[in-house]
This record gives sequence, structure tokens and C-alpha cells, in this order.
Amino acid sequence: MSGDAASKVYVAPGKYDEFYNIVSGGFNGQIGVYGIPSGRLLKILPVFSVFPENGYGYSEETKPMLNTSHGFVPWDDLHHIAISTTNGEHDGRWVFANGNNTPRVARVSLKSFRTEEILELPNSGGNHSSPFITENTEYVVAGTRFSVPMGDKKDVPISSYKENFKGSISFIKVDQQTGHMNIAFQLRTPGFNYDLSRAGKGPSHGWFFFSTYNTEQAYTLLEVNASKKDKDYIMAVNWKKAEEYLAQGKGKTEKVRYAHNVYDEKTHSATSKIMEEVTVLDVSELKDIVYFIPCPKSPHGCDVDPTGEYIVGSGKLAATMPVFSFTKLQNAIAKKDYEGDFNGIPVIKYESVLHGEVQKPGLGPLHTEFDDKGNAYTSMFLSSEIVKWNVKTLEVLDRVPTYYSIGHLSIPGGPTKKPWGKYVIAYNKITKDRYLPTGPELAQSAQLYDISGDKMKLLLDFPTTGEPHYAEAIPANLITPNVLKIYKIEENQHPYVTLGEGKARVERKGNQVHVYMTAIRSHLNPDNIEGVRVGDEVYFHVTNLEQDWDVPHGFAIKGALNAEILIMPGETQTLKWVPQTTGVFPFYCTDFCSALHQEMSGYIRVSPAVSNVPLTFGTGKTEANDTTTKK
Ligand code: RUQ
Ligand code: CUA
Repeated sequence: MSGDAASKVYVAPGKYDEFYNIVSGGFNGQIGVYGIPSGRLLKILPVFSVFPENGYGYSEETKPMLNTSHGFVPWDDLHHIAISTTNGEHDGRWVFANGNNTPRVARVSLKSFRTEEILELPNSGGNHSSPFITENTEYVVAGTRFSVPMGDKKDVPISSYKENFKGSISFIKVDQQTGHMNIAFQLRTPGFNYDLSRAGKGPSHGWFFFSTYNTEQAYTLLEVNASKKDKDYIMAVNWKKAEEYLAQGKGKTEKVRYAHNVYDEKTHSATSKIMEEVTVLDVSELKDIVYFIPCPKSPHGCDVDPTGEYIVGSGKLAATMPVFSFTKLQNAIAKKDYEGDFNGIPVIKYESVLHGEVQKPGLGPLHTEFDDKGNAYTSMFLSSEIVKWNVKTLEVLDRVPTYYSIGHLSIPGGPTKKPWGKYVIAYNKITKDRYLPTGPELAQSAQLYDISGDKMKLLLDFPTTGEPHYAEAIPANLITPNVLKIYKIEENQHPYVTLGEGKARVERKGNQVHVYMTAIRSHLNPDNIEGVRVGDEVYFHVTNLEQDWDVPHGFAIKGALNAEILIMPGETQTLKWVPQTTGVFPFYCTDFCSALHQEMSGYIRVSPAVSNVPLTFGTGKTEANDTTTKK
């Protein structure tokens, strides 16, 4: 690390980074947005977890986003992100992400940097090989990690794995205008584990490739029992064929339950709907959708190069790395060059699909990304390094250590047809001594390398939150021109919006009290409320009337069990508060919005359940001029 490296990552005060790095948060269920090359953390975007920084999952409007068929799930595990593409190139519209534990796929807007939609996936036992997108974001695809019993025969002995457990791959259609997602169909696949995936592109557009493991179909002590065979499979899926069967009505409708949650930017509110049907295509019955390619020892990453011709399988426990050829795959299928079948699905001969093997690549290959010069970069978990090799010649060109135990890696545009091969970023699983120690729980560690020359050069360490899995980096200029600055107040269609201070009011409906409150520098309206009783449910619907960029207001009231909300300019958000005792309770703005921010506060009086204190409210009324509260 030299002065040269420091100047390459130095972004002068007030200057912008060249790339956005959109990084999964792993077990925190969120997405981190970093600037590259500085490594500065810009924002955490809540997706599958509640987030106290902006009230996601706490406000009444956003709670439905985390609804599932199991009820409200406040915390999930997010591994992979996928930035939308058009013609196989980043278009900067949306980021998709997976909920790994309770199977869901989310769509985040790269205009508002907000989670706009979450779709639960039925028939999934853990959504790891997800989300992966087709060239034009026609589909977001999600494979189950675990096979489980499905349909009406769910209560079965675990030991009946071979007979009753099935895999499932969801094809989620994306509306090109709105981004809205719907499950078009699911493939019912053989019972083993599905790990990761990539769509074909260019010549292989129309195909999908999945890595699988535990083709031994073990159901206990997988550590040993799922590593017995020397090859598992890459599952090649001809999804255009699946579409044909679907159009011919060959799909079966199954009764299921899953939540579909959508955030509406105009009402500033999410709704959650329970869906009850899904269409399933069984690939053991419907021919020519699926083929298996043998791949050494428990492959993890399964990555397609920018030309769409080469498919890299990364066997975690294998000594070599196979690269398969799409052309050879097509020829082998045409010639029926099979070595047998699995559950009636053809298994193609390894040699007939193989482009070649990378010899001695390193230990524990996990994931591969590509540059714009025909090179691949593979993360090696066990030997803690990134290995650069040539996709055509399979020759190893360079290797650099990572600190430590790298998982995923990312090159700007690396999974697309058009990589900007300037940097590779390592996301490491182990941090140890890289930063000032912070007790047993350490920051996670990422590393930035310059890959513009022949040799990779370490430029920077930067800490990350959660445990990053996959990440993508995208040129900032594909996003910044479209970034949303405010919500237009005249477009606010929230049912409890307050369009102007003159409309601020309090209404009682039985034991519900609705406060139509406004916030503008530097007061809340109303700021004095009386006539609320113990046992009431009080809803503070706070509309931020500001129309300037970067003037949020917050709202907090003593004793609120769901804490606070933060309201963007032009937006309405609701905090529910159920007072337990009588008294006068202060509330205030939580975001330092002006020199008089500390003055932006008010009081609400709570009387006994049987009280007849009349409901009154106002701002700026004093005893001298106030007639409304006088008896
Ligand atoms: S995985 S470290 Cu959950 Cu993406 Cu490979
Ligand atoms: Cu509004 Cu502080």
C-alpha cells in the first residue's frame, strides 16, 4: 500500500464517487450503499428488516411490507442483489434482493432508494439461489435452497426425502413500466439443494444455469453425507421451452399462500395481499426444459461470462474449476450425448459440454466475475485470494491475497454484458485484525483492488455492516440523474394527508383518535392537543409540508412502543400511540431541521377513560387569545 494507492481512492471533499456499490447486508436483512473508490458508506436501505433510522417497519404505512403468510417478520437474511438490466447491461432502474430465510424477493427503486415491493415465494424451503435476472429483466428467478415436501403431502417422515422432497424454481415476471412482480410459473424440480444461478445472455439468452449440491439427497449430517459423490450438477434450464408449455396450458394450478406487498409512492402506504394460487410445471414430466451437467464437488457459484458462451462452475471442494461451453451444450443435447438420467432428466456427458478446466486455481473457489478484456476473477475462500484467469485459454494470470476468507466479489458491471473492468471488490467473511477491535463482534471487511493493469493491486480496506454476500457496482451516472429529491405535495394521495396547515385537525372515531398533523420549519401543527383518553388509539398522521431537498422532519412521543417515524418532504407517515396513563406527554421533531429544531415540539394531554375533557387542538394559541379551550 503506497501513496499511489491512497491517491487512487481519494475522493476530495465535496466530490462524488465514480460508482455506487450496492452491497447485501447478509444477516442484517438490509442493503448497504457505498461509494467506490472511497469505500464510504452512504446509506443503509432497509429491505427485509425493520430499520430505526427511518421508521421502515415501524410506521403504519410500512408495516405491511414485512407481512408474510407467517405473519409479520421483522428480520430476515439478505444474500444477493441484482441490478436490473436492459439488453444485458445495467440500466439503473431497480435492485432486486432475496429474503433467504422466509422466502421472498424484494424490489428496491434506484430513484427513491426505497423498497417498493416484496413478493413471498410459496413452495420454497429457503430462497438462496435468488434473485437472478434475465437479460431484459423479463424475469427475476429464485430457486429454493432446501428441497421440502410440497403440495398436499407435507406431513411426511424426514427419512422419506428421496420420495417426497422436491425443489422449486420461481419465475417472477417483471412489469417493464412499473417493475411490479408476479409469479408467472414455478418449475418443480428434483429434490436436492439449489445454491446459486445465472441467466444466459447473448447466445444463451433463454437459458438459466443453477448450481446444485446434495444430489446425494442426504437429510442428515450433510457435512459428510452431501459430499460423497465426486460430482453434483449444474442444472441447465431452457425457460423459453417452459414458456411454451405454459402457453399450451401444461401448468398445474396449486393452492398455496403467499404475501404480495406493494408500496405506493402516491399514497405513501404499503398494502399486503395474500395470494392463493401458483402455476407449476413439472420438469420430470415435461421434456426438454431441464438438463443436468455434471460438475465437480458441491458447486457454489455458477457464473456466465459477458459473451454468454462460457459457464463457470465453482466446486467448493474441487481441485480444478470446470468451464462449460454453451455451444457444446446445444450440440450435446442435439446428439443426445447423455451418460444417464436423474429422475428421468437427462444427464449430459461431462466431457461433451466441457470447454476446459482451470488447473490449480486456488482452494475453495466460490464466485466468479468478469472484466471487459476476457478475464475472469474467482474468489477462493480457503486460500483467501482472488485469482485472475483467462476465460478462453483457462490460464491463471495473477493472484492476490484477501483479508480474510473472501466470499463474494464484485466488478462494476461484472455480471453483465458490459463490465467496467476497473476495480474488483472482495467481501470477506473473516475480519480479525484489520480494524480497531470492537469486542467480539467486528465490522466486516471489504477490499478494493485496481484491476486496470496486468496485475491486481490492493488499494483500500473498508468496513461494511452486516455480513455482505453478493454486491454489484454500477457507474454513478446511470443513477444520479434520476434520483428523487422530494415527494410532490400536490401528488400526495395518502388517505390521512394534511394539505396545508389550515387543514390540521384532530378527529375522534370511537376510541380512535386521528391527528392530521403538519410539520414545517419549525413547528408541528397542532402542537397542543387535549381530550385524549386512556384506552384511545392515537394515530399521528404527520405530513411534512416542506418541498426542499434534504429537509425531513421526525416525530416521536414519550412511551410510543414503536418508537419514531421520519417523514420526507411531501410525505405522510403515521405513528400509532396507545397511552397507558393520564398525564401530559411531550412530542417533538427528531431530525435537526433548523436553528429552531429544539423548539419543534408539543404536548398532548391524556385524561381518564371516563373523562369529559373536550377534544381540542391548536398551534400558537395562548390564554390571552385562545377561546377554544376556555370553559
Ligand atoms: S453465498 S459466499 Cu449466500 Cu452468495 Cu456465496
Ligand atoms: Cu423538524 Cu426538527
